[in-house]
Amino acid sequence: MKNQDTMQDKEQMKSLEDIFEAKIARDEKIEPKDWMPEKYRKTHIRQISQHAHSEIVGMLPEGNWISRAPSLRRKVALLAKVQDEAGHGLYLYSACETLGISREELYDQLHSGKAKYSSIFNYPTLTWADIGAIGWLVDGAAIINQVPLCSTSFGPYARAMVRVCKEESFHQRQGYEIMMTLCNGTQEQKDMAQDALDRWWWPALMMLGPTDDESTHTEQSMKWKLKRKTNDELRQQFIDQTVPQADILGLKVPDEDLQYNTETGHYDFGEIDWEEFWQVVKGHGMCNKERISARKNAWDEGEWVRDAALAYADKQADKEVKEAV
Ligand code: BYC
Repeated sequence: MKNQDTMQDKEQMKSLEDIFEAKIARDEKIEPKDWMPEKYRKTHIRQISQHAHSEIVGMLPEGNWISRAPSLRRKVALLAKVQDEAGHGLYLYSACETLGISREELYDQLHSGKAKYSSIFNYPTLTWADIGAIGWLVDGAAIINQVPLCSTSFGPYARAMVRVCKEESFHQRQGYEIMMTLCNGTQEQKDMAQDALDRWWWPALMMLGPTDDESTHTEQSMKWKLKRKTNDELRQQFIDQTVPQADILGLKVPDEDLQYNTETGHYDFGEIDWEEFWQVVKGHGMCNKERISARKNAWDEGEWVRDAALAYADKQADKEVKEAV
């Protein structure tokens, strides 16, 4: 009898797996209430939450410049960009929650250092040109990474990415326009733009993840259509798109080995310092400690706001019950 049950369980599991695989093959979305393999669920929680954390931590290096933006127009645009990032974090946390993990757990993973967030946000923003470079390069890399995610297989993630990408496109232009203005300004301004490019170029290339042969998750994530392009494909696309933009600005990409290859139709580029990347990912970057402590402080200092919101919601619910009686 027991053997028969186990056989039935196995058959049932096999048919669930078959339905799941067939949906992926047909490019249909997997929705939160659909059956999914546990590993699919976990790897999505990992990637979506890392993405959400990156948006929220990503607000910090830029938020630092809101009060110092050089004009009202620049201030309004930067403020809007940073607000968008908060919004992206919220859609992504919500998408992640549909996989059965709570917002508190997700925050706890960030604050305890268990969850990763993008390496790029552990670099400091030293001058106003860094805000231009972040918009141009970091948001530029983000668009290249995230447009394919609009057709990722998990429905809530794919739908969140549509709006995120539209907003990232504004962010990229905001950054490029800052760079353009600096490059058309005084020599000192142009030098500032070049210095920002020198410091952000290599971290922006690293941001797209380790090379495909070092990437732990790419192979499986491509099979599940969570990732639609590999890290190396995204990096090459980013370089091919960005180098001509640097040329228009009259800036020099800080890579002596960078050269257009007429045979492949792509730019060949120099060696990336992967040791630096892993050091930053492991928590030893310039700003890792500062970023986590800023997020923890925001959480602790926001406790009274959360308590007040809950108390207000309880009061409203009581009122509704009384009115209904
Ligand atoms: N930083 O197997 P791999 C934004 C980790 S937000 C830190 O290739 P995967 C923006 C990786 O997690 C930008 N860690 O991983 C916001 C894994 O470790 P675990 C964020 C990294 O997931 C505000 C290990 O290395 N974008 O644009 O297949 C203002 C092996 O890697 C990084 C997203 O999150 C990194 N850079 O591929 C402005 C997009 N790269 O987890 C802009 C969604 C890798 O096994 N995410 N690691 O401990 C993705 O597309 C993929 O997760 C990645 C990495 C391409 C980033």
